[in-house]
Amino acid sequence: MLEIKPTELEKVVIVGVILPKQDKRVVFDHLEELKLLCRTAGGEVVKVFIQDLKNPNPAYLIGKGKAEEIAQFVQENNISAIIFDEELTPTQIRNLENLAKCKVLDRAAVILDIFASHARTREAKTQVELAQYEYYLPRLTRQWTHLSKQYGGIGTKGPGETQIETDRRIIKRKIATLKHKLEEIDRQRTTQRKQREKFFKVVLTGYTNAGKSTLLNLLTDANVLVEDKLFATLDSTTRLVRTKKGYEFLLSDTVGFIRKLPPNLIASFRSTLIEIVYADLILHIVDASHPNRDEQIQVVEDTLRDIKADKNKSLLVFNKIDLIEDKNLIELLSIKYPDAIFISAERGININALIERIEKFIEENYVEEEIIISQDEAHKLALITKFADTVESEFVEELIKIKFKAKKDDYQKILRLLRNEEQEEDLELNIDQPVI
Ligand SMILES: Nc1nc2c(ncn2[C@@H]2O[C@H](COP(=O)(O)OP(=O)(O)OP(=O)(O)O)[C@@H](O)[C@H]2O)c(=O)[nH]1
Ligand SMILES: [Mg+2]
Repeated sequence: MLEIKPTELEKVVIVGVILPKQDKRVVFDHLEELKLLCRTAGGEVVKVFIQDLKNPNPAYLIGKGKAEEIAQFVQENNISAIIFDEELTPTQIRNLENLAKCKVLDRAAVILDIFASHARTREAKTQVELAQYEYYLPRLTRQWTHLSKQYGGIGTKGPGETQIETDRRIIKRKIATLKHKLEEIDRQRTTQRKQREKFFKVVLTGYTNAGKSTLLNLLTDANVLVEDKLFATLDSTTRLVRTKKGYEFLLSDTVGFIRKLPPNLIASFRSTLIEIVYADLILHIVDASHPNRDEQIQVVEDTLRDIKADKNKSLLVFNKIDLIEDKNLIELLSIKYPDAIFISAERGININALIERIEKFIEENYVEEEIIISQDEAHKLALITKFADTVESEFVEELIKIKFKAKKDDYQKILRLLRNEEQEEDLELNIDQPVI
């Protein structure tokens, strides 16, 4: 069957197009990011080709002349891949491969490569493998029709098509097995989540390389890998943080986002990303020193909306302020984002202010209540204990005085349960319904 392995990139060229109304500077920034992606994937970018385009060319995306120029460069310089920032149609890939006689990839394929080489745990490996098979499945047709057309004639069409069908079947079976494995992992996560239900959960999200893991390491002793590479983290790590004032919260680090993150990657990373959906507070970490910070914020917000985590409470955290020389920039950012906080995770700048903000969120998220029930309603005490954070009870003659502290959501749940106990099952189900 066809080899489905991350492509080893050596010498590569990258291609970008500037369409009418597109800001040139933004395209250059995207190409800089693609360069970084290629480097992270193990490729050396030898040359960058850029073309101003009035209309995309259906055959090559770029103009034929430009395609021929790239093909010639590829052949003269022993280039192993041409990488486009834009998504290509299967026909465009086939035409370009025929012309240049080398591999033609897009941004999504490079991201998948990086994910494949950075995956460490069984969960991340399974998730990436699933995304890879799903990515390559529709592209099998391309490869084989490509060969049967190239070699054409009697005897090639039949076996070629049979081969496609066989490969497709094998891959579909593999996809089913991987999905099954992930369901199993999902179940374990649900159990784990239930155990963490009562804690205040803070999740670090943000564009890749923003400094999420650096902040986790600073606040805990997690020792998560920090690297100046994209997608250093693919697995979520959770640690308990206890502040000096005695507040406790769980802090989780997760996979970073990027422009054009392949949708099947988001889908297969569902069990990792769902931690964000269940968070009581999302810390959206931004690399303040990055020229493209505004677009990166937008990409993260869009992705959070995609996974249905846009309604959660969140706090914008501008990191790496130690790298900002122009102090007016911080001033400007704080006007544009008045609720944001400015820190340096690496230098430990303004971390106390961040902790105080988290404490404030925790404080606002809890309700303290005192109720009195009669002793023949003692079973209600068990209900409260199940959902409340701290419970103190005192028996006073025929009555029980219960003092408890619970998350606001749980408090509402407790009230509903106290009013109508039959609904406990339903309410519990609601808590764990998958959102993505
Ligand atoms: N100068 C400076 N560098 C920082 C700061 N925070 C993080 N970095 C650096 O930025 C790079 C990325 O940091 P990580 O913590 O790995 O970033 P991440 O958001 O976890 O990245 P991914 O896991 O790849 O999504 C590393 O080289 C860090 O040393 C900071 O406050 N200042
Ligand atoms: Mg990280």
